[in-house]
Amino acid sequence: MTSYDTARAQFAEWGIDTDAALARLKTIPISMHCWQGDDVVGFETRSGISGGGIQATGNHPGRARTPDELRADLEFAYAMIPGTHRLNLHAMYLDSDESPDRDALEYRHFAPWVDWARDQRIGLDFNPTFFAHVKADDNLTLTHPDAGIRAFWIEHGRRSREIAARIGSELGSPAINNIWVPDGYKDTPIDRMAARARLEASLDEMLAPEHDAATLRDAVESKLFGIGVEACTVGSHEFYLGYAIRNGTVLCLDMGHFHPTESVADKLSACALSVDELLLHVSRPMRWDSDHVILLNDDIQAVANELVTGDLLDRTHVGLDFFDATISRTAAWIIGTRNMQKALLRALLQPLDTLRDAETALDFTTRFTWTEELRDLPYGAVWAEFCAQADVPCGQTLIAQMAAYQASVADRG
Ligand code: RNT
Ligand code: ZN
Repeated sequence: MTSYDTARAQFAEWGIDTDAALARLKTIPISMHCWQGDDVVGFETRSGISGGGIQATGNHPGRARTPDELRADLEFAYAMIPGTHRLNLHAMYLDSDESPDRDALEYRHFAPWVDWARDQRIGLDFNPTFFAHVKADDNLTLTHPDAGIRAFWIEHGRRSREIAARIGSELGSPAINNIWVPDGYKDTPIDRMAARARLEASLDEMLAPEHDAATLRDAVESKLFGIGVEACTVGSHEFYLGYAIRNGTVLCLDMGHFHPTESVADKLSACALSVDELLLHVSRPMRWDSDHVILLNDDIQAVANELVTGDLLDRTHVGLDFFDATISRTAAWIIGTRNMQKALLRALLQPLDTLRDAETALDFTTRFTWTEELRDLPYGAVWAEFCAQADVPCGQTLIAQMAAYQASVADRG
């Protein structure tokens, strides 16, 4: 008997099928964000301030400085993560000898990424970059009162959609193109309505060209506040929830973009009644939108549980959004992504029929006693089996391999 056989029998006593959970988990793609690999710097030659509160802190050795270094780090990370992978690229991560401005980007500037992704058998997602640019230094892009600046960013957004659509068609898997803008005001604005009307009109123009849903899905991401835009963020949750409903876009919920006591897990079912598809930016805010690496904690587990119990896995794209430069960047990717998968595994290992029946019958005692006693089941043995099936290490072997890789990149200048 292996420890997985023992675990399988124990779960079966509670009416839980571990083999079915493992089979399902294998099919759930996690879109890992490229920007944890280099502290959201990108590969452009020109740039501006980051904006909107995007701030990686720390100076751990080994930051990827080129597309090749980033891809090497990603390949190592993917080799340490079981399951199905995607990569979430930002427009600032072009791979080209040219230095096009943001309103001149074309598919060819990203073609090396697509060749690599095909080779790695991973899907790609995309993001226009509306920050770290001189034309965004005042934290106004699509909302800017100057029509010329708005036009620049609208063009960037349109081109990003074209690039994402081509990526999706090249790889045979729709690219999620997520739109986040930092736009807002440090101090109390006089006319919020005018700002929001400008943002809406710019988005409408940007999203007007139609693309095949088989190649491209547009998502919009709200935010509560950022450093430098404390008084008003134009693209708030209410703004984008309404926008997504009116326009049929995907709604992105970033776990760091709400008041600290709000639960993104709770929002999933509520939003899913009004929008067809959701995108998650799984993150860990600490006191503010600090983008700490995600832990296997209650917040992450609650989100995973909702995806399973609300039957939302088939219309939710799971993306990650954190960046910590105080620790090994590859270790951050690996442990963070594995934590998301561990949470999904636990969610898939619930005896849902029993728990639902208890709740419907108002038998809250059963709901309570079962959920608490279930915590003692051997989830670790099922996770180890998932890793073994994918030929990916666990525990101290994993830690040793991550340490060796980190040592191999530590002398990057
Ligand atoms: C910023 C948003 C956004 C970014 C990335 C880099 O607050 O969360 O998703 O983190 O686009
Ligand atoms: Zn985000």
